[in-house]
Amino acid sequence: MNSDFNQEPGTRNFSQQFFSRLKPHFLIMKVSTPMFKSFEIPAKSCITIITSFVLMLALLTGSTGHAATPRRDPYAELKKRLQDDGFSAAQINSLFEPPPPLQYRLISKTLAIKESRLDYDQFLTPSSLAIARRNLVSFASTFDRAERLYGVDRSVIAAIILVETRFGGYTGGTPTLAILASYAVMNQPHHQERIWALLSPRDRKRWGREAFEKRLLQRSQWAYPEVCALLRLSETRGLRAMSLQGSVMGAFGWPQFLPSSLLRWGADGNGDGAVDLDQPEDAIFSAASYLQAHGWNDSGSRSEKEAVIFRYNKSTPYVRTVLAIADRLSSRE
Ligand SMILES: [Ca+2]
Repeated sequence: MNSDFNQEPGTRNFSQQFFSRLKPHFLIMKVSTPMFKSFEIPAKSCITIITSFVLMLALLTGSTGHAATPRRDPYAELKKRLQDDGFSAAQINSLFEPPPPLQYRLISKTLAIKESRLDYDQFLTPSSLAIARRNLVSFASTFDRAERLYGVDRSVIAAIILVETRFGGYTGGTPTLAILASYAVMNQPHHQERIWALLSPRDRKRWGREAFEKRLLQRSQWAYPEVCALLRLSETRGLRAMSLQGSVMGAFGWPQFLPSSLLRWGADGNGDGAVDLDQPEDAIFSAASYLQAHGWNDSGSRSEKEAVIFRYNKSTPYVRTVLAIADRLSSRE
């Protein structure tokens, strides 16, 4: 590399000549670097360069002005609404101190164009069906009681828990409180802006700003009662909402319930006085209780059964897969 800029007069590079010409009008600072040896640049330029560098650094680290002014609480409006709806400051603080980290990136991912759909056929493989069969044997007495109490065929309960989490094989690693609280604040433009900035140009074009804002508003309206349910569950059932983890849509436990579903249809299958959706017996009872509440009837028609499963997860391929698994499990195929 030719780095020798300081040999003879007339061969100096353009910037050195430029700065030399400015000498009479500017204070000159002498700068030495291994590369440039020693040359002079005007102090004014030097200050501009340093200021620009500091500003760039501040922008990159996102710390501009934060040292001087405290950060605004991103949950201020949400907390106010919760308080207006009757939750005490102590209840709210028990979940929001420290504030759960906003999940901008995860939310932006849920709005991204899906390149591939979930392959539901994976649940119909022999190894997958074997998981369900093993659990039907291990928890046979729980399935017996669930069938008697809720009138729901065990193979349907087992099919749902298999598709949701492979009987607890993977229940999700997203912090439930943080993701639901993040959705809940998506009615506010400055939070929406952060998501918009994370979308790819292709996704922005596909959504269009209006539809994007409408979707976030819907998510916010949907998530608010779920945050309320988390508060109630922490208050009345000692649920440790802060440490709860699950899906990017806020569902958790073996049957992937939302907080409001746990509150309404959660059922204690092992009789320990609490509903814990990571306990197999509670998961089985809760899924059965949900299906019963949404109109399940063992002797109903196929389309009636499909309509009930659809309430569990609004996806037609999901519904068909659950019923196909249930058919295989009950026919011992
Ligand atoms: Ca229990």
